Amino acid sequence: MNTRCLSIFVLLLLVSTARVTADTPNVIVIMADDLGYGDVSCYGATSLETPNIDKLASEGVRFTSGYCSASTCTPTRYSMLTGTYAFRGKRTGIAPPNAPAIIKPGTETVASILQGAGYKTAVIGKWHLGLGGESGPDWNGDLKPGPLEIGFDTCFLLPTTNDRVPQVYVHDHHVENLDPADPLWVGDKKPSPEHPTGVTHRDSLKMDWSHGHNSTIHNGISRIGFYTGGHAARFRDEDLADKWVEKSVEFIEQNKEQPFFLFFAAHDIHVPRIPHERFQGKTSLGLRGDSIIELDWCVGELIKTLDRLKLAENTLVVFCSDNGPVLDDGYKDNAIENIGDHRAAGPYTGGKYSVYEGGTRTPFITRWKGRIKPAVSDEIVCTIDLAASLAALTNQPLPEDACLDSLDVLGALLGEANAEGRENLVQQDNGSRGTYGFRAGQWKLHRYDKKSARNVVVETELANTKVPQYQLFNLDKDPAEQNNVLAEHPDVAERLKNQLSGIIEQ
Ligand code: NG6
Ligand code: CA
Repeated sequence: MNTRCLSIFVLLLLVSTARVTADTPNVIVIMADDLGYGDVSCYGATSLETPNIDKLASEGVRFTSGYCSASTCTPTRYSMLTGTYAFRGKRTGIAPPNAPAIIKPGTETVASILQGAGYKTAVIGKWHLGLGGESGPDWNGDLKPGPLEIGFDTCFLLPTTNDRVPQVYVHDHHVENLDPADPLWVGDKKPSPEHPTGVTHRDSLKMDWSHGHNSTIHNGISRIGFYTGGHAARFRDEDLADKWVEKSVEFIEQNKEQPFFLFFAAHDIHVPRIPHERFQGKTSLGLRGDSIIELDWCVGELIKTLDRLKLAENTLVVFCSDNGPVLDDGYKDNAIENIGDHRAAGPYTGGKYSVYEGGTRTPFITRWKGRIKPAVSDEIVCTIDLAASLAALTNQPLPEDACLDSLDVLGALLGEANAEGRENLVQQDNGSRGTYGFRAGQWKLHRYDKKSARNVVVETELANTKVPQYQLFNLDKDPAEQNNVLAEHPDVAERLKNQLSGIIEQ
């Protein structure tokens, strides 16, 4: 073999058996659902304890200005994966049960970038980004396109969100354990007059609904949307977290010899909050708090697995949330009654659905043992930056037309001295155009217009109740965004308005 052949052979060998190196650590993104800034003890909660998340924070960087890019699930997940603000995409608001795949095949994503770098990639948990072509998911056939068409090698999913039908797992392109003799039907209309619902059979429910969520009943809980069939495939809500952990541990074990990317998309603490029986009653906050404890347990299990397989020193773990907190999000689970002095959004105003800080400023932690020095960072970082930052980490080029809003803030994510985060960030509510928050340094601009949906069901402070309007807040002096200082700082407001328009009209 001549030298040229030999080097090609060695190169091929290297590519085919990619090893974890300093440039290619494993990456686990743990995304909680509806977890607020103040919901975990390392961010100030005192009504419960989250030892595993706290440990992650004490061994890594705990961000005080860590954000998701929207205050609902689908747009945040869309932006996290694509590195592009959801308002640039179509149908990026909260996805209904029969939504088609929102991220089109061929779109560059965090998963495809890391796949390109030789990683094995998986998403395990809540998807909520649609499945299937234009006519939506073919529940009894091939469920594609989906995650496997945008860079994931494998997936094990809850297709939408657990308050929406159906309660089945999707493994790669199929519903797991589906009996062809009992086909699954999913729709938005009652399939027959006698079909039991949360309205007709309200007395039989184990958890009553408070708004919406009164269609098909499964496991004593009525949901958004209707379905029939697929009985052998249906899961128990109580077992979701265990399943995510089981499948994740399996994936990590299978790929321990080579770089992997795991997107662990927890369902906790979204409604219906039905943690496993062993967590029920464990906090004074009721099921909402018990779900936080379950989430913390999941984090502990993932970390234990890394330790057991000696992977902690070559795995970057990112912990974040998909939007801020909400108490009553459609079920009577006593979250409001049990809240006591717990402040789910910490010092911030608003929460889920809101462009106040509480909507998107959420727990955000990075840990890479041996590489990241434990610290608390005030740099602005966002889930939308994972794409460009992980591309930088793994030396992957980003095509010019991809990941448009993702910034390489790797240095800040790794807690490097003097490394800077974002200068500014657009905060969105639910995929609608018109209402935005805009954080730039100490300043925060609100912009809302009358076309924006107004959610008066869960809370009142959504920043979109007057039209059309801008407000300006100084977060250093007024983190709760209570004093509009626009009149005192017209120059700042003008600068921010222009910057925001420049970004959203691009
Ligand atoms: C809302 C639901 C809410 C929740 C949310 C999505 C009603 C009245 N409210 O439409 O319960 O499901 O959508 O949450 O149906 S998210 O975290 O996935 O964005
Ligand atoms: Ca959510």
